[in-house]
Amino acid sequence: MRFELQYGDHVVTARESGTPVVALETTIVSHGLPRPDNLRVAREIEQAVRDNGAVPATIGMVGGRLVVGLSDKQLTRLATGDRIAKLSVRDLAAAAAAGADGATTVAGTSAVAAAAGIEVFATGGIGGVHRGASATFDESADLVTLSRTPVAVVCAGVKSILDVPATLERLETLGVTVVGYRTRRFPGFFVTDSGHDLDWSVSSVDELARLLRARREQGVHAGGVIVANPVPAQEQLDPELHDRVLQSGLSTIEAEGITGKAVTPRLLAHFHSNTGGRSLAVNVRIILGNATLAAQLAVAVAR
Ligand code: PSU
Ligand code: MN
Repeated sequence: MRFELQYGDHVVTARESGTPVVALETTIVSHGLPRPDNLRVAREIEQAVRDNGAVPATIGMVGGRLVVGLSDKQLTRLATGDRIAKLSVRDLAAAAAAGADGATTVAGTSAVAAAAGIEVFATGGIGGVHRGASATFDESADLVTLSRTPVAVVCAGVKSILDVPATLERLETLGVTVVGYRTRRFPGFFVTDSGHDLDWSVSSVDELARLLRARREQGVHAGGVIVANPVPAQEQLDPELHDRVLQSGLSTIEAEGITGKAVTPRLLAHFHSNTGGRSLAVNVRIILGNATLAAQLAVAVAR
């Protein structure tokens, strides 16, 4: 067996015709969203990219092969299978050698996208520094990966299940550019405003494309760019409900003794089951908004 990246037919066709491509991750599908909604949402994300003039390349591992642009059948397998590994960068080779099925995180997806020459990537939220990280050292590999991976990640910031200010400090240390899209505040995923300021903001897709071009032409910064795209205020999760569910979720994690890579999926499941479906609706809204902006950005960059 050989281990080169495998390209979906639609991605090959897009490349031949010069249509811009947007990378999408699969951890959100396999581990981040509740079933059975996850498959429907995964398809809607791809459709949002298409509706805005780009071609989606959903990235994941099927039977040990890293696929850039999963077919619908492969996407279904990762959305419904019950032994889907969660793949950060360090897991990619081990999982391939084992012939595993796996979903790529923001780190895993970014690394594969960059290797495939895809510059724009849409997701919901990225990983970050966990609360209590000064004792546990639990910091997502998303951060260090973005420090060395030339990709623009459109996201709604990080969830407040994490230590948001510590995450922003680490992004600064690691040299990851963070730019707000029509905002001067870092978004808090379910909520529009995390309460933390950003140094840079753009007000249009063209301005964002200019930033990426400057980054490329300067040839100085080899790392990633986080495009922070907040959920519109009128569509955010009620901040009071949000804070309440957050507190109970953090207690649950502690009571169940959950640590490491299982923490994020467990907290997300807690949110979904304790907000009467509202967090899912907001989650979907966020992802579709990010897919839309990413597609528009990919189109603007290609112009
Ligand atoms: N944040 C979310 N939803 C998610 C994730 C993060 O709001 O589904 C996923 C992403 O794939 C991210 C990963 O890259 O969790 C981070 O996991 P960890 O903290 O184990 O690195
Ligand atoms: Mn972790």
